[in-house]
Amino acid sequence: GVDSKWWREAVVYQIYPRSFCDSNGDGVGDINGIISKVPYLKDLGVNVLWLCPIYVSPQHDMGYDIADYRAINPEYGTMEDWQTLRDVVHKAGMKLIMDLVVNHTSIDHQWFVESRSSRDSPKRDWYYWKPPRYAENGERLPPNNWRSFFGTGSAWEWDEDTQEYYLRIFTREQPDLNWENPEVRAAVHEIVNFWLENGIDGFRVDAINYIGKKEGFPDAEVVDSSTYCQPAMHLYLNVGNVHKYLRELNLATFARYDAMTVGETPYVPATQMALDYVHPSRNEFDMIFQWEHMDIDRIPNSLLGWRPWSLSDLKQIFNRWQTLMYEHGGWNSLYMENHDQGRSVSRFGSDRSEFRNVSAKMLAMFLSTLSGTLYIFQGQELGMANVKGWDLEEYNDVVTLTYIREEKEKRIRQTGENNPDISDLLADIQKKGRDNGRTPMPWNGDAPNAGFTTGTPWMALNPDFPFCNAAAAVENETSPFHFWKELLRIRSQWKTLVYGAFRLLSPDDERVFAYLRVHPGSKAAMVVLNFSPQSVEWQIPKEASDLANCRPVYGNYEFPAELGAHVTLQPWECRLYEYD
Ligand code: TEU
Ligand code: CA
Repeated sequence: GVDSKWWREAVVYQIYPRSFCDSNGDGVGDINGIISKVPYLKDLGVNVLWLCPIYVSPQHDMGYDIADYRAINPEYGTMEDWQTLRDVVHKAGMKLIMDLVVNHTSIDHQWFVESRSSRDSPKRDWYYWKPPRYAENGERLPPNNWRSFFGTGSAWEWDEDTQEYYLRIFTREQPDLNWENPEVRAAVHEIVNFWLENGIDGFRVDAINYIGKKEGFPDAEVVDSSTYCQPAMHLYLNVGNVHKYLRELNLATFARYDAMTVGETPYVPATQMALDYVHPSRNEFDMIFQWEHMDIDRIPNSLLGWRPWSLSDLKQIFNRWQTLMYEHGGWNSLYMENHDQGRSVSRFGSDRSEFRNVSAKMLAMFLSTLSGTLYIFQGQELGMANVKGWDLEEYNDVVTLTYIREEKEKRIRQTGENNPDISDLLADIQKKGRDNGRTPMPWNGDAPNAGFTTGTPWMALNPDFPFCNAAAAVENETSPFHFWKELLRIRSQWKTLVYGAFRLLSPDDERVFAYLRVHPGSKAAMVVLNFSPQSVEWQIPKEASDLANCRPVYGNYEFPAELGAHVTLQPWECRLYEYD
């Protein structure tokens, strides 16, 4: 196959179409809205657009439940609109990739409708169906004790008509496809080739390390004896024939085109396990989305429970990934936001008004001075923050709602009260709720709904749009938007930043994140980032003290040319130096 690896130097911009731009006033973002913003994206300096799912879907999980893989959801436009977008993107010198969601389908997909229709359906084996198990007291139970990924309930759903359970790791509207069935795999290959034939440049492949399931569906060990369902990720993540099926998929599809692929793979550590997915010799994916930094502030086994994190842990996570891929010839993806996460400025920087832009810029410098393919999520270039000031009732994501419902039920069981106090959940949701990344794009601070729609937006805007919007950011040369733009320009001309080795400095410093980037035949870089709201003195460690000819390149404050023995950093300051 073609092997140009064009995607290594690419900067990908992730679009959440429903919340990007509404062209016809129905309150829902659409393809024509995206087309109208291509010049804005070109100006920012990104090279690839990734669209979250725009296929036909009942939207139980906002398009991650697909009912027809070969048709566009009418809310978003038509196939002709999509073709226009593809051509406009290509004409602008950019590429277009889309989400591929094939661990599961929607319950409305024809395959599942047929599968569910009878135990004798020829499509029965396209999904996982199992008879119930019975407790000693005769109570009907799911076939095993696996907990759903989205909450504490069962991963199995009862079907009254055919008296069996089907497996659904995510919501009950997302039944898992049975990848053991060769007909299923062939059908997936056909879908992928359909889009490749239609000129798409690659895929972000959703929840793809879930496609193998532990043979025999054994029970998970009991860690919580108060309930039947137990955490079972180790029995459906990275197990079974997952690698065999991915290789087969790659060779039947991606490898025949010049496509880029990024697999979304929660809970893959920076070990051989990651290389198994991304090493070029494997023929699986070009890169994966690892999750360790996104989970650094999550209480283990909790859906959205927030816990404090430490900078030294964050450093070790990035050190492990940067080093692993460099030493073994794999490739990283770089991201700090997506549609499943709170905004990075609210989690890793500060969204207090005096620090918000400066910390957004610091985080921008962090991401864009690491090795890998860089991903920017819509609004990240504006320093969009998490929502403040909503009540629990205003959130609408299925994960947020499940978290609220289950925590409430738990407290009812524990206290016996009908209406237990759950107001403390708001703090978790304000940090980690998926809704935070899904509020509509603020295009213009003076227009109703920030110019996202002339109608009623499907989801409320972040009320801070008068201060944080694209028009203001483009106008203001000191905005995060312009900072990103300059960083992308610098990165595009400096191979060290994309390909160089990563050398962590001061690993134990809990406020300053500093590292060197070194690449043969190209200038080296030193990056110094203050991850704190205080000014800090950073003692230059000896590995960096003899840097020849160190020169300032860029930063979010004015800073002196000389290095000296220590560096005094302003709150959230970032500095990029070059040296010979
Ligand atoms: O995400 C997979 C996943 O495991 C994480 O879901 C999850 O959304 C989450 O962060 C829990 O808090 C992908 C998609 O990105 C997500 O939007 C979908 O809901 C999910 O798959 C199911 O398709
Ligand atoms: Ca619309």
